[in-house]
Amino acid sequence: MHVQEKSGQDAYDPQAIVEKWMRVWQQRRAFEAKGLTTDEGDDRPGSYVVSMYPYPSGDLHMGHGEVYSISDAIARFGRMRGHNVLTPIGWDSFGLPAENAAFKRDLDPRDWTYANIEVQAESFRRLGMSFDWRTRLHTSDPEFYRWNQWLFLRMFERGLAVRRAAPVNWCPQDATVLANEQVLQGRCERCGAAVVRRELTQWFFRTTAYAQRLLDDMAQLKGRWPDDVLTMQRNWIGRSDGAHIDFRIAGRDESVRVFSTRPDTLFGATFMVVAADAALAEDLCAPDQRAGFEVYRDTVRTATDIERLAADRPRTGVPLGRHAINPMTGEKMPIYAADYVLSGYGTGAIMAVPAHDQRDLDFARAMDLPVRVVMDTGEPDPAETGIAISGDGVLVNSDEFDGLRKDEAIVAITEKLARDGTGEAALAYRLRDWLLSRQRYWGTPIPIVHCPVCGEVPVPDDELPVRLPEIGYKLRPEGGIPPLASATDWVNVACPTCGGAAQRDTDTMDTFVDSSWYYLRYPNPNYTDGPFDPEGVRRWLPVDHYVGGKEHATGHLLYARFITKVCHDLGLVPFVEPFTRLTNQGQVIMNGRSMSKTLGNLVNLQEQLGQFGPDAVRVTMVFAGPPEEDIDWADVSPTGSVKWLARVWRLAGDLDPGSLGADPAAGDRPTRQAIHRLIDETTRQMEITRLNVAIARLMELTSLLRKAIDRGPGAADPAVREGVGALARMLSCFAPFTAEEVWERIGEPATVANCMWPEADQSLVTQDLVTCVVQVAGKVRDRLEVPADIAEDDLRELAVQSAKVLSALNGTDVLRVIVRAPRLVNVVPAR
Ligand code: ANZ
Ligand code: ZN
Repeated sequence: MHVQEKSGQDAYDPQAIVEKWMRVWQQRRAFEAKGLTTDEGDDRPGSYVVSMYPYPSGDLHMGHGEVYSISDAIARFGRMRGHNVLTPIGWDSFGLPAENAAFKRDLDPRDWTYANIEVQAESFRRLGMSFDWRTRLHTSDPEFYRWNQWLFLRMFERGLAVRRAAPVNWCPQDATVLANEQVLQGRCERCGAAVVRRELTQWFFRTTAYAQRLLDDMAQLKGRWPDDVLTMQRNWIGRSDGAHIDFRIAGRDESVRVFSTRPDTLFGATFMVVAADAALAEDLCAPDQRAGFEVYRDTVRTATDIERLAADRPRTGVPLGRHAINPMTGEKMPIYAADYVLSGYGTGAIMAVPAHDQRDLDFARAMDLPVRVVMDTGEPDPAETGIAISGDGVLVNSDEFDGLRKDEAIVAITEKLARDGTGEAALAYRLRDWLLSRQRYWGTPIPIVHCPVCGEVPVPDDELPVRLPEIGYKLRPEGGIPPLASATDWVNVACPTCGGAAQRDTDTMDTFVDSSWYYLRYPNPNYTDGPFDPEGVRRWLPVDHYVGGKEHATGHLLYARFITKVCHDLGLVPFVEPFTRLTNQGQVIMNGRSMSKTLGNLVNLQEQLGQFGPDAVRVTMVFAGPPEEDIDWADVSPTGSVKWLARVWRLAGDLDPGSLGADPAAGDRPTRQAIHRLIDETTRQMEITRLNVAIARLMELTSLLRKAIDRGPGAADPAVREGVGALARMLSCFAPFTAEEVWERIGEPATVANCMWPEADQSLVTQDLVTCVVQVAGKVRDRLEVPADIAEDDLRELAVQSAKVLSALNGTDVLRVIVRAPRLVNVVPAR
């Protein structure tokens, strides 16, 4: 049973209107942008509104309902404001879940994926999303992933795609490596299994080569992207300024380089620590320490970086049986291998300054190593307190540098190192290269052939796409051998260079490669001369408004920025940032928690739609709060939304047909003023994407019109008709089906979706002002300009806050305030 407002013939039925308007919109091609890639003589400004594309894991869920309700409201608003809006839709259709689901059901991931896409497409239509369906793309189509391969090859040519051995995050459950971004608190983001570290040869995109540009270009995004997303990216890139310092190794020719943000503390360095899992540790280890070192190293390898960095972890390590020489003091410092130094950051080696670094101090105390204070801040001796000195002070125990402040000392010591040839100023970034390889089937094959003679040979462009072999899905990944490796017919090929026997690369690409550039292809998804049509890019990009979840802050959104810069450097796009404006939507949760099968608190979108209809569900999602906040479905009321929509619908039925075509200016002036003020406010809220507040204003407008019909000026007044028409137009951003129905009922020609947004008449919006005299104890103290219809309470508030009134009162309490709105206020002080 679905909810209906009243019963009988003349009742608002939110379901009955769906098919009807879906058909009308389709016939009229209501949402097709003009001039996708060719000039159709449209001089409206273009606007490209994109929401992060869906993953076809089944039918649409509540989260999809939320994000697309928001982006569709933004798109429809833009269209009604006279923009030529493009809102595209496509599918992120490669990836692990398809493969896992397909295994479970013994299906080809293709069949599973494409069937789900059809289901979702139909659901989007039934939700009234105003997509331009000509943009439709699927990343698992060879016509799409071919261009992943093409971009990969361009990056390979420029040294931006490289293959190297690296310790990686390995998910034993999914039998694949994971990017850092996909490891949450030491666990696989997808399946929750504990992630282990493994040394594997893998493909990487060199995001680190763009670290500084990724930071610098954030200046373009400030104020247009949410601040917290920018902060997350800045921290993720994590630039540190410091120095590289070289330490000679006693009894050896080479030296070891460390990265330090505190070269000013060099005189306090009393030992050195090398990441236990770094090749350097292995290399430095003296023969008599090897046995102990290897045992220790193997335990370290099982821990994740996050565990290793935890402040409350006991400090462990082993001596490597060698010494480094402090370039300032000439002292011999023992070298240790430990887990708290990470192999992937800086140089993987540090100078330990226990007096001024807490982790070093903990380690020194555990190993009984010397602690020397080199910065005097007045804090007590760390060797006794166990608390490192972290404040700023002046240098001590540092020879010629004694007495310098921290900043001065950093400069002076770095300069001295540079003069001596033992160091230099340096930067470190937390950002790592993007680990691209996945040992799974359902993804883009890497277009490289491994030849025993020629090495890594790119597949020639004219042989792209390297298609996925059809049989691959039956081959489960076992023991870390990728499924593609077992497709021998596919793997064994002639080397493109020498013609000898060679083998295809058997990894597939991370699906974040697809999503890093898909928005560039939408304007012409069938383009065959390159990854995207330059004319389409010229017309629509960069994306004017991008909508999606904050969980992508340091993954997808960073990758997309990186690939855009690469495309810029390849001469493919003229801009360096892909998304001019970003809106994050919150999650739909239930009873305070994320929805999940195990918690049993899943809300099914289709059931909600069946019960309340698409409009009420959409309104509920947008009205629940600001877009970026989570919505607790237990706290919202789709029934309330149905009621409101039914009220709007009834307004239309109650209008006097005789007023059709009447001049609104002939309508009741106070009613018009109130209507236009609400139009004005709604418009302003829409402009700043406060969609929930905009809906609240539309609800006010509904009540106002109800009163106007019931209590005057009545159903025949042209102002009332004007108000209902404006309401229908504005409503079409949130409840498109009902809005069309209302528009039709009041006798207007279809479709409201293609109408202009109502314009607030500023002469009606501006309030008539009058002068209000404010007295204190009967003496005139101030004159205020106030709206003629100001409410008594508002006027009282204004008066008692007036600076002149406050100074006249001079601290005396107020006994009474007599308000005669709008002309007079008398403040009576207490005696
Ligand atoms: C000496 C020193 C003295 C340091 C002192 C800090 C304080 P951020 O700011 O996060 O960049 N470090 C360097 N490489 C490391 C690695 N691979 N794993 C763990 N720690 C590492 O941190 C830079 C500081 O962290 C560096 O500066 C180094 O310790 C340590 F009073 O050098 B410092
Ligand atoms: Zn060859």
